[in-house]
Amino acid sequence: MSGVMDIEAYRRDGFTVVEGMFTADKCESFVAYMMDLQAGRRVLEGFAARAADEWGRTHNQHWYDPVAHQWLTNPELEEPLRQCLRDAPEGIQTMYFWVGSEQGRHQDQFYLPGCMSAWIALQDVDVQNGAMLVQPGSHRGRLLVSADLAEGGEFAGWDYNEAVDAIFQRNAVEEVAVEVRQGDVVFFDGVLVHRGGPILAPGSFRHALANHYIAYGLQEWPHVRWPRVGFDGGERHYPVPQAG
Ligand SMILES: O=C(O)CCC(=O)C(=O)O
Repeated sequence: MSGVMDIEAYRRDGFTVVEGMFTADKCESFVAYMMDLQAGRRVLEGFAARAADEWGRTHNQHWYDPVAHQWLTNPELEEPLRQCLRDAPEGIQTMYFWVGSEQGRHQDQFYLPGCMSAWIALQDVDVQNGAMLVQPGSHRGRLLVSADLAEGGEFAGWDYNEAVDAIFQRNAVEEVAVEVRQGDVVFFDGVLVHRGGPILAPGSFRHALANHYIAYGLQEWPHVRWPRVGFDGGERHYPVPQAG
């Protein structure tokens, strides 16, 4: 049976894991589908053919793939997301990872203002295959924005990830590895400082889908050409894109 959302932990730590939201069968079927796409055994319009050793993440696969779209709007996710956002959630981004990202420290709201994540483990994930590392409570701290890196900003001329490293040091809280089981979902705040941990077992898979959401009421949304996908199946563009 699926676990329950610990909303207090989410508010306090900036993340929480809901265990067993998806069955092994459902996860395995998505993994097999993605392995087929990667290997070219299945062809999908919009999914570019890949070299045998190309495992880079997909970006916004739900724009052209009904399977990824369904995973973005899995009904099980709606209520936990609504609790976190205190509003109806709208899906705005998907990223599929076959392997760990080893991505540097960052905050998702730098790229996607107002967002939060539902990160779905499609297999067991631990420090061997590149678990995410998160800094608990950092969502209550400073969000680095582009103005900080621009002329006159506190981190003018800095590399983005190095600037987030500096915020991480200032927060002075140790990061933790989020080790989860297949079918678990990590809900996390878009200001949380996190990164893709090192892959200690080279060549290992780490199948995961990172879904990003914003609140229906969010008005200051810069990616106006990206559909805001509701759990009722509807899509909208808001603010309305200007012609040209
Ligand atoms: O899955 C990972 O390794 C990193 C994911 C991540 O950073 C994100 O979803 O923002």
